[in-house]
Amino acid sequence: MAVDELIGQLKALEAEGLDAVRAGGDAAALEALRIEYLGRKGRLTGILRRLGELSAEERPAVGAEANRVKEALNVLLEEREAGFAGAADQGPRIDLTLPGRRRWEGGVHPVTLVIDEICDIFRDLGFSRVAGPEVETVDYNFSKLNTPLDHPAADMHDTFYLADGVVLRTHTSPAQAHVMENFQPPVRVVVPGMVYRRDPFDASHAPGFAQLEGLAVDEGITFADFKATIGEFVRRFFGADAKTRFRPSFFPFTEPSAEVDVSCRICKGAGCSACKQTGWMEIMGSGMVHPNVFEAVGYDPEKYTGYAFGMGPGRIAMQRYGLPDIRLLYESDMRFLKQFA
Ligand code: 2NL
Repeated sequence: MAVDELIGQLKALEAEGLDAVRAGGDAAALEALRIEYLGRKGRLTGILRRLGELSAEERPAVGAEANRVKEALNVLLEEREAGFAGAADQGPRIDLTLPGRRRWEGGVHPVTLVIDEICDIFRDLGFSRVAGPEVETVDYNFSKLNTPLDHPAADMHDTFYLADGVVLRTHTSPAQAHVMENFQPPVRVVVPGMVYRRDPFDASHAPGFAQLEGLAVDEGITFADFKATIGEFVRRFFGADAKTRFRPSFFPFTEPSAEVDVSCRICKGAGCSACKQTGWMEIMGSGMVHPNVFEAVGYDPEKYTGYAFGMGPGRIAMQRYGLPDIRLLYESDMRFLKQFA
């Protein structure tokens, strides 16, 4: 009897098992089926226990059939299990005992730090902080600022022209022109912002950089007012012992014009490599606003006078933090930036 009966039972087990595995809905169900059919106390083992009823000649045929059924079930189980690998039923693989990951914290760029500090000082001195557009007409960028279009600054080689008569501003002065056209004196403003010039990137030049200009206009303003205001700014920004020096200069939009120097913060004026042995560091250009500029924005040059100045916050940040290369300010390298507040 036994051989045919046992082989019949094995084939029935195979058919039933394959159906059950095909219907198994998730990894846990498949594991339960593996145990039910192929486990140590499973149904295949149950059938093989009866191998003892057979003679030695009969056993190999039944054993071979049992191995075939076992392999068939195994192959299908593994195929189906692979389909569920990594599925959600394994539960989230989160180690709740791990310490949290620190998030990147934003910082304030050193140039922004310098701009904010300068604007805070000028706020104490009565100046408002204003902004203007980065795209300007040549009229506002040059003409109204007493700079003829045949001036080298207006040249195609030095200025980014976006269209005929439209430029990326080369200084923030056009923003002050807008202020004067929209507000009557007294005017006291500081104007930080990006400006653009066609300079190739190198250690000391960039095609786009921050500028900060200031303007004060009222009746009776003199160069003495400028010296007092800028002297106070320099002491607050660079330190109480900082000395200020004015040297004659030229700009088309101011007359007279002056460069402003501060006693070197490193050698205190004795001369060192940072100040090229001069004892002084240049921090801004300045002057009394040219009457033609007042004329162009609709101010009466007989009634009003004023001073204006312009500085480079990037340059000042380089002096202050001892930076050897302006490109450090443009690379967004966290190792550099995270050294600042
Ligand atoms: C520099 C020089 C300067 C001004 C900017 C100005 C603006 C108006 C009228 C008159 Cl609306 N002047 N700005 C004046 C003198 C110098 O900047 O070396 N900047 C980095």
